Amino acid sequence: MSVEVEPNPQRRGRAERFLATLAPFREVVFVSHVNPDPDALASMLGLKALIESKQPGKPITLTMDGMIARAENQAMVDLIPIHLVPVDQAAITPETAVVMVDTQPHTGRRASEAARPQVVLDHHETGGLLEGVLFRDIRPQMGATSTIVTGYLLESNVPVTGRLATALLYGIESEVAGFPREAGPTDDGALVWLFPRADKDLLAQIKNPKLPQSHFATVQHSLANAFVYGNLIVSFCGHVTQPDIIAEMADFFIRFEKVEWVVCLGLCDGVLKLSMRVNHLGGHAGELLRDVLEGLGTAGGHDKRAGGAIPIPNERPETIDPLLKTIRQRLLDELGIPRDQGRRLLEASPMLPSL
Ligand SMILES: [Mn+2]
Repeated sequence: MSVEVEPNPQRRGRAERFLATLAPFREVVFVSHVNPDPDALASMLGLKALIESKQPGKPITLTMDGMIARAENQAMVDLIPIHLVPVDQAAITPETAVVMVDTQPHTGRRASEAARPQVVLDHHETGGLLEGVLFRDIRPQMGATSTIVTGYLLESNVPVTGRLATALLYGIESEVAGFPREAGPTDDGALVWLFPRADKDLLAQIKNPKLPQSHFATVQHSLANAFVYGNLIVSFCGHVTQPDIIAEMADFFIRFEKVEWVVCLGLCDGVLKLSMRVNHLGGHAGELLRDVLEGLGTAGGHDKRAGGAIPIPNERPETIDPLLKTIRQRLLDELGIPRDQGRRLLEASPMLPSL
């Protein structure tokens, strides 16, 4: 005698529950955070493959909030390739399921909250407003949202192409870069599974894009305006043409052997943007930056890495200078560093007439 066992909804896999949530909707629109990073892009791409395999024929749109900032990210979009629609051009109707990846509603990481999601997948500690969300998979112990998505593809036996494996591998790798790594065994398991499937030449091409002159100009400006206070570097990157370079400079300065903390600041599109790094675990960078920016702007992030933004009315020195001073003083107070310890990282280098 065979016994029919009713499937227990609690015991269904996450991918299955994700798909069941989308089933009644006619189409799917993916949204993510402003200036999407490789983790956000790869997560959307991976979930698209899952839906195409299990709910074929359903229209799927991948959107972009803000811009593709880093040259590596642009290379990824061009070479994988990934077709993106500006988020404000995506039509959202009652028949649309909005799937949000790598961020949560109302965390200050999106230009607009107009698109309210039915589904949220994220690995950030920055909690958002999840009212009305039908399915959520939020796991801050994961190094990347792409790790969660790789798990869904495995669970559902969806074929992963070389290009998708490349995207997911880079999505995870770029999130868990640096030492010590903010990654767990699940992230490493996903990397091990993806590596033989990824196109290594394509990956190398994405990781080594050509850079515009503005990149080198920002490096020069940041080096010239880097100040060391005890075990902290604060650098003002000036006006930048793409906002991710502020985080790139923070990754650059954190390798200075005399410091454990970095804060880089830069101006872009009416916003003073900040990027913080700490080179040990337990730094609670996200919380610290939130305290520093209290009443000024928004901030959030991970243990070792955080970002923040302050809207500014203009870029005039009388607006910017007092703001920079306030932030610096609050930072020094939070980190218990005396205010009178500052010195330049570098003295100005002599300029040769020509070479
Ligand atoms: Mn992420």
